[in-house]
Amino acid sequence: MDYKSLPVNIDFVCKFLQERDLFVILTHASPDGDALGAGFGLCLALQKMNKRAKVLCPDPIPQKYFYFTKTAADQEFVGRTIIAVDLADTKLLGGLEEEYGDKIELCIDHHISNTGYASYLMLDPDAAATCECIYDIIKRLGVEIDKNIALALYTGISTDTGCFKYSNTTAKTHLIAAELINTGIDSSEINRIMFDTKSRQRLELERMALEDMEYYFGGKCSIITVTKAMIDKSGCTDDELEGITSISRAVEGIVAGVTIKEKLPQVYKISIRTHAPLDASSICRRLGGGGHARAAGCELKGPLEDVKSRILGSIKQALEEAQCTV
Ligand SMILES: [Mn+2]
Repeated sequence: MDYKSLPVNIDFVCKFLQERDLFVILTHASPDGDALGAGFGLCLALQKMNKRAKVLCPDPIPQKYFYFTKTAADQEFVGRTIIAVDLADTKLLGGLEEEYGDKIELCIDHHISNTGYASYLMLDPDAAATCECIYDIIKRLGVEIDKNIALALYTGISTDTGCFKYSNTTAKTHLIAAELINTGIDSSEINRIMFDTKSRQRLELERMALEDMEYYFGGKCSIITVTKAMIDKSGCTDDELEGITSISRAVEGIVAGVTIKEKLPQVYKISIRTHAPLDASSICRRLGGGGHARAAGCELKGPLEDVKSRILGSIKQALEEAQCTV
């Protein structure tokens, strides 16, 4: 699809939200904390403005997010205003793409790789999370940020920054988090659920993946492969796989950590995490995907060995461009 978005600012977005009603807020498939936090944070704020709003997600919402997703009122209505949050590309809409892909009026996002599918796009690539943008919007709308909204937004900001650790974390990130904590939410409990809790199945999967971890380019790149067989053997559910991508980058000396996950036979979801100066987004763009400077992804088809060599080819080019070669 061609880039068609008109870039808009926060004033435009606030006016748009005030004038419209019957909101359908779309998030990406396999939703993460930021997608759901932004979707439900915005939905709760719109409901407080006496608008009708609902979040539509292509996949079931993982139970661990219920503490804020269940706080929104379930409203039955026919949607009129279609919004997308944290959605870089309509391809990520999964089963909702056909119905909504070309009907999205407003997109609020922080992915530099946003493909410009919406009529209006509020894009802030410097925001650590889309939830930071939603926070600014709700403040500007003059809607009080209550505990439920704070739970949603805090979750998104914390998860997209790896618990305030990643390089996307700014002073503003911490200031917003502080304001959200001031509403009385239990931030340590949220972070315990998001970061310090793993099922035994997940640990078993990690053990298997670590066993076959591979290193390339003199230890600058690592690859972890999670096959369908490993997932089945461990008993891990899809949402228990979240965050597995952070393992590959944690090894000393690594500048590019790759996680290859088998979705279907010969269909692989690739996640790439980098350290400066490597640009994960450009590595993935060459492979037909996109994302952020330090975290990006793509989907590749074919035999596993071919998939690996294509990834390694793109990483090699990035290492050469960044003069990071061995
Ligand atoms: Mn995000």
